[in-house]
Amino acid sequence: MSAAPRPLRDRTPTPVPPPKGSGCRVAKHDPLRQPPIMSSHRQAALAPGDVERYRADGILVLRGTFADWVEPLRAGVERLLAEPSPLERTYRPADGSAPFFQDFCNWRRIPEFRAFVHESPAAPLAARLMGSRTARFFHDHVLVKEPGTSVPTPWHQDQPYYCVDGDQSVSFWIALDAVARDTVPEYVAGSHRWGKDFRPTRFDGTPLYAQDGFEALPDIEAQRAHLRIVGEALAPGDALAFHFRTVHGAPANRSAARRRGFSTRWVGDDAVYADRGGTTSPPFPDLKLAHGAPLEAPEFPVVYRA
Ligand SMILES: O=C(O)CCC(=O)C(=O)O
Repeated sequence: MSAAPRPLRDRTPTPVPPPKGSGCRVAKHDPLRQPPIMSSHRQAALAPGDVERYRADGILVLRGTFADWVEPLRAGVERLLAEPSPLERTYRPADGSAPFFQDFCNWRRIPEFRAFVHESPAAPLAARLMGSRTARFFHDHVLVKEPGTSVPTPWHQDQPYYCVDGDQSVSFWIALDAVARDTVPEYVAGSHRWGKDFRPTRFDGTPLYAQDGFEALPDIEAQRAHLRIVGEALAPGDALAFHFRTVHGAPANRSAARRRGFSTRWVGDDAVYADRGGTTSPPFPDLKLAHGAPLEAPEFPVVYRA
């Protein structure tokens, strides 16, 4: 069961203008620099065995958990498409098919996203799945595959793209449209326990960092028959909860329907800053943390503490 959203007018403080410059930044005078921390909150229902399944597989399909948030989040996505951030990256395929829009770190300025971070069951749910006393917000990511786009999301792990290390992590990829099996993101169950961090690359295949000690991701498509791939059709409000190290990817959207995904990323008590020796995706240019230091900074507020 999720906490029913209140009308936005009641809960929306004055919108905060985006900080200047690109990158995930917190404006000095943002009234929500350190937002209030929840300690009691209506919990989302989990089925028996869900937490153990999440920890073993690194992927868990949640049915209807965020159904109450679909309309507000769709409104937030429309607001974002009308006014993207400097981090917006839209892939426009050379074959002339529809675009694949992505943007990051907009939760402080898009009221519907901000409300989701603070009022939805995501934070306490993240803490339970991660086995952490706290749920610290890492960032939000909007991924819209317009009908017909030929752009797949290549197989990858998220963790090496990020300036964070640790084992307590979860992303919630929330479907804002019905998504058919052949369009939905897919996950290699158990890959978060392979003990490897694979080289992060851009969509064109070039490495994200000039020098890195990462090994290349194996050819997942070639090994499909030997792996347990999780991918299920989704209804609006369903979510995919997955670990930052779980290998995943998504097909193109050959369907006639939009595929809007809203992802929020969370970390737990063991999160530390990882200096990757290059600009991470997304970038957090104002961070002044030492490699291995606890991930404590205004960019990453603790939203929930048990
Ligand atoms: O939406 C997609 O196509 C991929 C999602 C993804 O890679 C993510 O949320 O980390």
